Amino acid sequence: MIEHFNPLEGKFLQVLDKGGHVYKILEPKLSTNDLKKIYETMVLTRMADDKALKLQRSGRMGTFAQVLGQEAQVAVGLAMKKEDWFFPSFRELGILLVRGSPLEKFYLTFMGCEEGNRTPKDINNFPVCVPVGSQTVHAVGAAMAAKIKRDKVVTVVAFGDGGTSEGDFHEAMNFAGVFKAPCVFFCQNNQWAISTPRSIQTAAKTIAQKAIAYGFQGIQIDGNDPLAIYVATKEAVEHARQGKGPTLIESLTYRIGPHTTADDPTLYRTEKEVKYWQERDPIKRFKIYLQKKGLWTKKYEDNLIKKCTKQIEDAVAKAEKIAAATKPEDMFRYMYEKMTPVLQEQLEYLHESLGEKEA
Ligand SMILES: Cc1ncc(C[n+]2csc(CCOP(=O)(O)OP(=O)(O)O)c2C)c(N)n1
Ligand SMILES: [Mg+2]
Repeated sequence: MIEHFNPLEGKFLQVLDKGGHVYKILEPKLSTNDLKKIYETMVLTRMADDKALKLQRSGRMGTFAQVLGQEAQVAVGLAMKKEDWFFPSFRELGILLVRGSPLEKFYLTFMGCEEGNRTPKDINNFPVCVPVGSQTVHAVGAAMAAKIKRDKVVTVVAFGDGGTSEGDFHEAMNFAGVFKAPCVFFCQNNQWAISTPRSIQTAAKTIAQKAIAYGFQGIQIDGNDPLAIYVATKEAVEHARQGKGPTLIESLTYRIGPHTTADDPTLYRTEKEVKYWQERDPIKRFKIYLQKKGLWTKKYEDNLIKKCTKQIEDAVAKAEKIAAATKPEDMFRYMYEKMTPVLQEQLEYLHESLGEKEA
């Protein structure tokens, strides 16, 4: 299917349009459970995201990057196997949740606690990665390791449109193409990298077409359509698993909120643009789709909201308890197995300054 959507010919994959109508010929055969899992995780992501914003605004969390508008990403997780590895940037709460990462870990990360970076052993998700684009190299490295070990494992890496301007991205793409690394590059093109618009990020017409220069397939898809994300990622992941090489998916979406809680987007973009994308909301269209299948009712929604509220409250309570017991020294402790002399020196400096403060 991906081969029929050549980005150089201006092809773009959409399965579910903004009004919730499905293109039958492209519709994936997902079980009721999986369809509900997509919807429920999108709703949980939006609510958990909103809670994080409130925690930040009331001084209970540090700078935070909202997912708002990009929740269709959860379908990436559905298209992967449990044993596959996921490498996020910092705007992938939905994919992390659907793949089983506990919500409190995500909250802890943005509360500045190293504990947030410790993923449970049986969950193959890497921690949140803030240095833009650097996770692409980690994902290709892990994919190469799997290939050498003959593990039928695929890695999926998420990054933004801004990430595609980093050297790391190009090194990762080149290496993956040459060595047919079993890796899927999932670019969340949300149109902005802080205040830099997509139009001045690259002179290329699409991001997807960059794959062609590196010798593998690329596809541009509707990133607010969970079904398009599922179809493209599923095919890309299986393509990689069969040893046929990587895929670049450009998922066209929009960041409805600010870049982070430290940003004011009204300074560089119009309300009209935001409204255009709000009309293409992923949750709204998926709800209509489920309703038509007889899977969405008011009672189902009410129960879901109740369940999510409880899950979020529990996660906040757990995170705040761990955060209260966290020591600033932790930031030096987990970088290397054995602390380097430079970190040791910095730790001693920290102790000294804490001592001075206490005195
Ligand atoms: C290597 C590096 N350079 C700069 C930054 C500061 N920074 C944080 S996010 C960001 C923009 C990222 O934009 P994009 O990749 O499109 O992701 P989005 O935030 O839109 O999800 C920048 C420049 C950083 N974190 N890392
Ligand atoms: Mg972006």
